[in-house]
Amino acid sequence: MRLDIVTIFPEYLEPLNVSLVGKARARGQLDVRIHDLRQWAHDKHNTVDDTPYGGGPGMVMKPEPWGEALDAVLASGEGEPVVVVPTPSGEPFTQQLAVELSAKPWLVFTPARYEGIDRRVIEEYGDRLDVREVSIGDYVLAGGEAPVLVMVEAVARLLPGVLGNAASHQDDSFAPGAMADLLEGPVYTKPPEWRGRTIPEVLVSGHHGKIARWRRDEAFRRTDRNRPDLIERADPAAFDKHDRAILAALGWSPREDGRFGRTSEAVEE
Ligand code: 6GU
Repeated sequence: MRLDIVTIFPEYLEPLNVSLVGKARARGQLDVRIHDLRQWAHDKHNTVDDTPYGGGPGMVMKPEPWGEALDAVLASGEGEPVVVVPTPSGEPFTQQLAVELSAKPWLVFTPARYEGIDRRVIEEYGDRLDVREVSIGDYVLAGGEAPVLVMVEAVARLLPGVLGNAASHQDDSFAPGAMADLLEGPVYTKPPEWRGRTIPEVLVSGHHGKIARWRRDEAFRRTDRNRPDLIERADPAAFDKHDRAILAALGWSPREDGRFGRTSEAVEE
């Protein structure tokens, strides 16, 4: 996969040389090219921003440097990339979107600073290319570079051969499929006792069926506590008899439409 990132802070993207993404680059699985937007700003101060039409606080990124930058990046490759525009007003970045993007051969990211990029740039490239405005969550950051680090890591770990163990993202929280709609439960490793704290007996029982069931129960408890919205929107067809018993013990019951709603306090065990 090829990734191009156009930014006024190339050094902000140094973490892409480290760990999983760094290794994928070193192995040639990821071709990451970082471009300094100021290369395409031609005045004495390499200006990339200006005051907003209509007034108001902050500055807006000028269209000309972005247009030249994107034209140069587009001309440097084969075919058409998906252009990902990080912005707090975009669609939510989800595991589903990460999976979708991981299937594309070429992504171009346009992290902005200030109040964002002149709208005409998004329109211009949106007329010709798949342009996705994407937000990583409900909070406001100073620029799109940190979101690019987040999105690149989420996408890169899905590429074939990038994670050591292909099975390790099958039961990711939010992965479509088996444990979909549940958060992952706790994990343990050696030693068997640490500061007087032991591990759940079932994990050393060697009983794979019981272990799987215990993990699923823990996933329900954690989802109930941290993300009850995931249980509310889950497809109840995914819940077996034991799931329903755990949900009932946590105070959930099926509503008219079959989906679950919280109806009472959890019963203590
Ligand atoms: Cl993509 N950009 C900025 N500046 N803030 C954000 C964001 C993106 N996603 C959430 N907050």
